[in-house]
Amino acid sequence: MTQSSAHTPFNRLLLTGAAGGLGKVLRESLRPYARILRLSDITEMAPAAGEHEEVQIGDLADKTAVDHLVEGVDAIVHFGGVSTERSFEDILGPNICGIFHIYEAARRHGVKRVVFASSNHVIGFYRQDQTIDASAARRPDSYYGLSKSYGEDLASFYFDRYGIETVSIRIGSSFSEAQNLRMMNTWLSYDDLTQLVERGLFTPNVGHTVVYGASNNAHVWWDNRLANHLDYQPKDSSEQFRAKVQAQPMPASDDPLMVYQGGAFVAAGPFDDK
Ligand code: 15L
Repeated sequence: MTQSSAHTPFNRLLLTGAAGGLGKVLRESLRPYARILRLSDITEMAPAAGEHEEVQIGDLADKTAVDHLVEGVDAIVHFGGVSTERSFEDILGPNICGIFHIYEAARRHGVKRVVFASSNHVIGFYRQDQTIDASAARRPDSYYGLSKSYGEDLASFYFDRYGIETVSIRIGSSFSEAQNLRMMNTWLSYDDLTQLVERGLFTPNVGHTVVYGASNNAHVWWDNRLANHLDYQPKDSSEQFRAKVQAQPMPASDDPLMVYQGGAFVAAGPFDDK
């Protein structure tokens, strides 16, 4: 992914979740878009801050810490929080309070653009024989999916109420490879993820736009026409992994991995009370 020369880099761009799997990818690929990339996570950053980077370790559940994190930045790429299914109590602080703190801090500090790592688990209870677009009613498949759904509602509210614009990317499966048959549909390459974040940062007048994050795979369940204004043009395809994936033992036809768009998340839990 190359940076369009039309884009003046931000002075300071905040990346939350910068020590996570996708955070590490974006830490590298967003470098051209900011004079200083402010990196944040709850865990230590490795490697430590390099040239044109600064690190602020903090807990998204801590409102004051998030306020400091957002102070002085021009835009926010919010990838922080819990990224898999866990108990509601585990998700509440980092994901639900966390995104509220992000938007409140954006409002207080006049930040007008957020790119939010939403997830396919917002619509995970649709079946794999259905094709949906961003206007489909949400069908969260997990507490994690519910937290992302709440994040999308906050994005919509903060645009209508305060004019803060957001692109919510309903990320499919962004890994180096598609790992199973479901991911042949949901796979999002790192380059295509970067393109989506870049489009989310620089496309004017997005209001609150929801876009599905899948690569140019042979089969996808998601229709992105409602996000045409982003001009997202995925370049990669999961077909390169087909032989490897098809050599795996085939799950039963009623396995959630084969039935639901959200795969195994639809059957996670229940979680014991603590
Ligand atoms: C997600 O939202 C998760 O963060 C990731 O770990 C994968 O499970 C992905 O969805 C997926 O659905 O494959």
